[in-house]
Amino acid sequence: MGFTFAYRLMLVVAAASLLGVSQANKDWGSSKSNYTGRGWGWGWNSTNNHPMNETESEGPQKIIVGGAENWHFGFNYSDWAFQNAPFYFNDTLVFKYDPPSNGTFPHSVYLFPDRWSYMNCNLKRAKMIANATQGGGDGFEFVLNKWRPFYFACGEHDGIHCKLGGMKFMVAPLFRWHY
Ligand SMILES: *[C@@H]1O[C@H](CO)[C@@H](O)[C@H](O)[C@H]1NC(C)=O
Ligand SMILES: *[C@@H]1O[C@H](CO)[C@@H](O)[C@H](O)[C@H]1NC(C)=O
Ligand SMILES: *[C@@H]1O[C@H](CO)[C@@H](O)[C@H](O)[C@H]1NC(C)=O
Ligand SMILES: *[C@@H]1O[C@H](CO)[C@@H](O)[C@H](O)[C@H]1NC(C)=O
Ligand SMILES: *[C@@H]1O[C@H](CO)[C@@H](O)[C@H](O)[C@H]1NC(C)=O
Ligand SMILES: *[C@@H]1O[C@H](CO)[C@@H](O)[C@H](O)[C@H]1NC(C)=O
Ligand SMILES: *[C@@H]1O[C@H](CO)[C@@H](O)[C@H](O)[C@H]1NC(C)=O
Ligand SMILES: [Cu+2]
Repeated sequence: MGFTFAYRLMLVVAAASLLGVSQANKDWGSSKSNYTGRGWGWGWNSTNNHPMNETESEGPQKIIVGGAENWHFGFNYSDWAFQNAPFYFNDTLVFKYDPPSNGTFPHSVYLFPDRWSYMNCNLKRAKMIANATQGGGDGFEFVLNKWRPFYFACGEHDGIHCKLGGMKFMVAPLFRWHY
């Protein structure tokens, strides 16, 4: 069952990147002569046929986990990750959450070592990468700088936030060949 789910997630990620390509195709069709190469991955300026400056093409991005929702209980972050895929090597994920106070749940960020722990929200071997206070202010930043899947979750309440609160998602960074 765990396998099936992860497999579906992979398909979903693959589908999302295909979607990205067809989107780029559409853009290309609608403004041929002004097309800058953004989205295709080649980084060529089609007007003068020169490679675009690095600053003009897409470099690593900073992505706020959950977007305007930030990092909280009761939001489907797997779905968010699906909607916002793909993520690229060296992209930064920003986790923003309120520090503990009256009336708010504390949160945190954990990294699971494997898919099984992730599927089961088993925190035993998970590593805390941000505690309850580190999501305040500009948030906690995590760079996707390894060629492996990253399994994130909130570690609060013995895995309840992970299990029932939707606070878990997987990201497998892709190679960004847009430079
Ligand atoms: C290209 O951009 C110029 C200036 O923004 C605009 O006037 C022109 O219509 C555009 N051409 C196409 C084919 O979109
Ligand atoms: C592409 O080249 C043209 C002509 O040199 C230039 O005006 C335009 O700003 C360039 N576009 C980008 C995105 O670099
Ligand atoms: C490309 O980068 C160089 C060096 O940073 C800069 O001088 C030049 O103006 C840039 N070109 C464009 C089109 O922005
Ligand atoms: C969250 O979204 C994923 C992907 O869209 C979906 O498969 C899953 O069933 C959702 N989980 C919940 C608890 O709604
Ligand atoms: C990722 O970032 C590091 C540090 O800035 C840099 O040395 C490395 O070349 C980057 N790797 C890729 C694939 O962009
Ligand atoms: C929470 O509220 C109680 C009672 O109002 C107060 O004594 C306590 O200091 C508050 N704690 C925090 C972290 O604000
Ligand atoms: C959380 O981590 C920060 C930075 O490492 C540290 O300063 C702070 O004391 C920690 N807070 C708790 C509640 O452990
Ligand atoms: Cu939480």
